[in-house]
Amino acid sequence: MLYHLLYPLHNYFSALNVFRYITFRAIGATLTAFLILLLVGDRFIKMMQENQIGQVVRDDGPSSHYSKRGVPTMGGLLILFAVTVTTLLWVDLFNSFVWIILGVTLWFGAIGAYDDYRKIKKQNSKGLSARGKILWQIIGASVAAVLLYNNLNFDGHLSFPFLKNIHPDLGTYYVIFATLVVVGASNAVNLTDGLDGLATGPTVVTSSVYLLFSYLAGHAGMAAYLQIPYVPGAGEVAVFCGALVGASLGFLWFNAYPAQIFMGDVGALAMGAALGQVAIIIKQEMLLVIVGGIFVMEALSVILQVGFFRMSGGKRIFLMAPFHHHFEKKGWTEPKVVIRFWIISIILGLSALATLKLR
Ligand code: 57M
Repeated sequence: MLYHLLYPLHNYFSALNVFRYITFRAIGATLTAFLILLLVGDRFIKMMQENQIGQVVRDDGPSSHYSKRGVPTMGGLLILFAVTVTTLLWVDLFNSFVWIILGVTLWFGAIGAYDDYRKIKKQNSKGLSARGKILWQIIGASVAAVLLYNNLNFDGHLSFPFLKNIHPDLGTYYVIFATLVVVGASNAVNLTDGLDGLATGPTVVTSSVYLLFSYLAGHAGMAAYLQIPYVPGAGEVAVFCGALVGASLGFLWFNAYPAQIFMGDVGALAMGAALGQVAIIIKQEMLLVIVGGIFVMEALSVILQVGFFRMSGGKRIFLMAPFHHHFEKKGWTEPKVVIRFWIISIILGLSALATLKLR
């Protein structure tokens, strides 16, 4: 909105020319979303406490988590508010990619919100059925994939970090692939969100890296120089990523140990879906395995643990899955696990950046 309102006035005030630049608007979006969280955060937490929107904690988890009972949850509502308002303020509203990302983010947020609401209302840790949740997720992600493929002439080529000359074409199967990426990313972030700041930190890293990649993907010259897919219009996605970075950093302010609020499924499902959808649109899906390596590792730990548990009739690979509980059970304190996971996430983020020059 600011772009549409202020940029046309650059003929009268030349300083307003700056609104043309994606870099300026991405930074503006980061700061705006961060400030919204800081300004509204305390009031929101108080409101959730007054309305008794508190976390229901499972009885089968590590005992250190019992004290978390009643911590306000559904902080994702605040993240979604900040991301939506900020994106609408700073982005070029004629860009279809941004609307698709925003639509998917809010859809997954709505599924999460309904799930959180049911858990709180029934006062147990079981919300929507797993099948119901996945079904609604598949519907949202596949509608976005079909829209991209049919209406926006998105092609089905994949790109791989390090292998810059290999671009297999999935054709119409790309729709299934794109759906899997978004649903997978959403659930992986959701599984990771089990310790204070554990999902929020890597979300900051992943969205920062994707901010840069979006900018590059939307810039014909840079994309050609770096041999990454050029996606006309993808530059605006950097502004959305800026909003995500700012909102996540602002949320981390309150979610850092000891957390004053959890994001809930409304936040975790939405942020994961947002990252997956961004990866699809800028054609850096495979990079998500590196930059979002923490989320991938957490999801894999659950798949391996559950698979092995079933096949072996009750034996476990990890002391408990997802992976972060394994270290808690080994006696690491919560901040130790979280900060070490952040360190790995930052290293993975830097490795993802290195793929730009390595081929
Ligand atoms: C949700 N939710 C947290 C909070 C957050 C298949 C199975 C492995 C699924 C998995 C599962 O349900 N995972 C998804 C994880 C919960 O947090 C809420 O949920 C939102 C995210 N969806 O925003 O609202 C708890 O996590 C803690 N928390 C924090 N700080 C935060 O900032 O401390 C969350 C955010 C909160 C709080 O305690 O209550 C959760 O973990 O429930 N299931 C599991 O993760 C369970 N694993 C398990 O059963 N493993 C088995 C195998 C065989 C399947 C095993 O290894 O033996 C564990 N969940 C918990 N404890 N809580 C078991 C231990």
